Amino acid sequence: MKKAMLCFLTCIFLTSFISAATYIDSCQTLNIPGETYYLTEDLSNSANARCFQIMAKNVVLDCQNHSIINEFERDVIYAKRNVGDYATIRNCKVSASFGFPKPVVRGAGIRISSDYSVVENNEVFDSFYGIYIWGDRNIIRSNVAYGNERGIIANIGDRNIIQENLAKGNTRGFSSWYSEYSKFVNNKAYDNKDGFYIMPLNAAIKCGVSEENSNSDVYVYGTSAARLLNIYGGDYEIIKTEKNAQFTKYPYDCQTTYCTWFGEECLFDRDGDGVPDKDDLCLETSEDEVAIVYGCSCEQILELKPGKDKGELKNGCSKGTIKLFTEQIGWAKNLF
Ligand SMILES: [Ca+2]
Repeated sequence: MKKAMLCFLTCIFLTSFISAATYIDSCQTLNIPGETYYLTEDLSNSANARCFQIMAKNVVLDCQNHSIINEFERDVIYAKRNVGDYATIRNCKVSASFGFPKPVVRGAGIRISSDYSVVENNEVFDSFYGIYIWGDRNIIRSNVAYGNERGIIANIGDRNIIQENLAKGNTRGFSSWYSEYSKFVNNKAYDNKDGFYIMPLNAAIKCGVSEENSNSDVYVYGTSAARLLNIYGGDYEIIKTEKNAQFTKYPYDCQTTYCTWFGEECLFDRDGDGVPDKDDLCLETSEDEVAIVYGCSCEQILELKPGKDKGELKNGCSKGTIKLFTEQIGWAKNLF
């Protein structure tokens, strides 16, 4: 009886969920509160206007990895202040086409003037602003911004969290500008002019990587209003400051809290042996052990190997054992 009741409730829930989905294949205003809109094809927006405007609360726009390219430099996706609060924008590949046909307005791939919104898993490119955050308390995570003037910028809006995004080949990768309490967590910036360009109004950069940027990994912009920038952990070498700008570095254990950047991917490597969890057969390699293959030390490989060879236990793994383990063959086949 209980099961039947549970199913009944689940079915009602699913039905109401399904009924709140709309499939769209053209630019339009999204104005049904609580609706989830799925984009079903790639779009080229030939109008001198925004493609999608979110004008109701709790709207989800899921582009399902489709692209939207503007022919004019205008915002591609916009969530309006107050009326568009609690928006979610995900899986969109967008370009506001910086400079076409001429720079009329500074267009954004995704412009969030709303509060309490989530922008995740998008690609934003070749725009003046990749992702422009004007509202408060939004979460911007797991996006890729490339080839923009400003990759991801918190501008004026306060207390936004920008986490685990990748910015490459932008003039400025990540920026904070008249925005208080911006928090940049475990992002990666490379091949930009400046990796992070921060006006430090109580901003924080926590963990993450910024490297191979042509001018600076972190540029701390000074104004009379500037307060401290705190940097917790992370890999930030070339830090430039302007005027009276200040920053303070603190040690922080990033490894146990966040994913680790392997190239352009951020993956969990909880035992810190350089092998991501998904490929790690031995998830508890201790610090003094050297990981040989698949995150396993020789000692751990011998524990996995059927039968015990006294010689190997004493003298270390034989070449044959390592070969079988590496190539996932023989006795090692069943381990993968
Ligand atoms: Ca590992």
